[in-house]
Amino acid sequence: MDQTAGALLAAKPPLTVLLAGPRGFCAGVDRAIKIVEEAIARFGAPVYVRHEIVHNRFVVESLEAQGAVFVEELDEIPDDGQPVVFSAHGVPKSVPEAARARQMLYLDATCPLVSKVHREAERHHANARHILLIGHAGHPEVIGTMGQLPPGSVTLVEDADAARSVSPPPGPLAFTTQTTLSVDDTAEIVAILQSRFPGLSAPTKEDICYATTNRQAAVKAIAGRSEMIVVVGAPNSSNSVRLREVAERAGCPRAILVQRGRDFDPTQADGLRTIGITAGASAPEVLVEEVVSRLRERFAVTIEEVIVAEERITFKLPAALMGDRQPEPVR
Ligand code: 10D
Ligand code: SF4
Repeated sequence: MDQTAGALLAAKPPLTVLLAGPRGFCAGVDRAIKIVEEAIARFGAPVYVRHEIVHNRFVVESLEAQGAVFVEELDEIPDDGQPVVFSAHGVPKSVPEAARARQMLYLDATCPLVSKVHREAERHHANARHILLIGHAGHPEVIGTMGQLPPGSVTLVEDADAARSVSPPPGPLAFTTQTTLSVDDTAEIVAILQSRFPGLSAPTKEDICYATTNRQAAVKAIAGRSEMIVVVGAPNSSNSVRLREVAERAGCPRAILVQRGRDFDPTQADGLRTIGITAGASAPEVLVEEVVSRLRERFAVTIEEVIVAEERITFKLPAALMGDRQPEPVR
């Protein structure tokens, strides 16, 4: 390093960056992206994708560059024989039904842990239980879960106030939840429901998934030491938005959500000595690296990773994408 570069480096104020672990991609997101990539490799472009495969613009644009075409509804897709992939958030039963009616080839990238909630909802319905679904209105996962059952079978409970006032029909009750909720808020909502409805059936295994739980635990672990936390994720990403809220509730004075490095103004860290970074389950690590690079422009950054759990879970691709690919035609 020459003297000028050394002097410049020395002039940068020190900043410790606590990287929460786990952060970023979960097994369901990884699988969903691979399904789109593998579908393009096998069937060629275009491969249609109903809804953002995961809630991240960078991921969506990378797949578009490979030949994916994103739509919100099946009726936007022409009858050209090309496949359609359903997003990781899951779809109402009416969507595969409509695809079959049009003889479309479809691939379901619904996360297996979302599908598990769908099956659980069906089981409760088969046992004549009305379902209280804890989740956020309008979110595609909630629309997908409610759409597993006939209208009127599920009542949405959005928060603690709704849990205090909900009046389900008489008879047996069960609750299920969205997979990406705040662990603490959900525990409070469940406690209210259980006190009001003592016979309430619960999921056999937690509906909030392992990735949501671990990312919230990791952000809590850095919150007390961080003067600011940057959550890399999209504003329409439920699990990312929850991470920002959890960070502040766990004692961090300020938590912000940014989509990628260029959206992050590093002067926001001026005067701070320690900041934290995490990423939602749909945010690739390259976007975390972009934020760290922005910080390095202004600070002498020391990275410390705080890991609260190791994740080894992976999900298999759908059977239709597992066999050998057709050999390339010889030219
Ligand atoms: O909004 P969200 O957190 O449900 O979805 P995102 O695409 O950000 O992350 C992956 C989570 C999924 C697919 C729901 F389980
Ligand atoms: Fe599946 Fe959880 Fe990831 Fe959603 S956040 S895709 S439920 S592993």
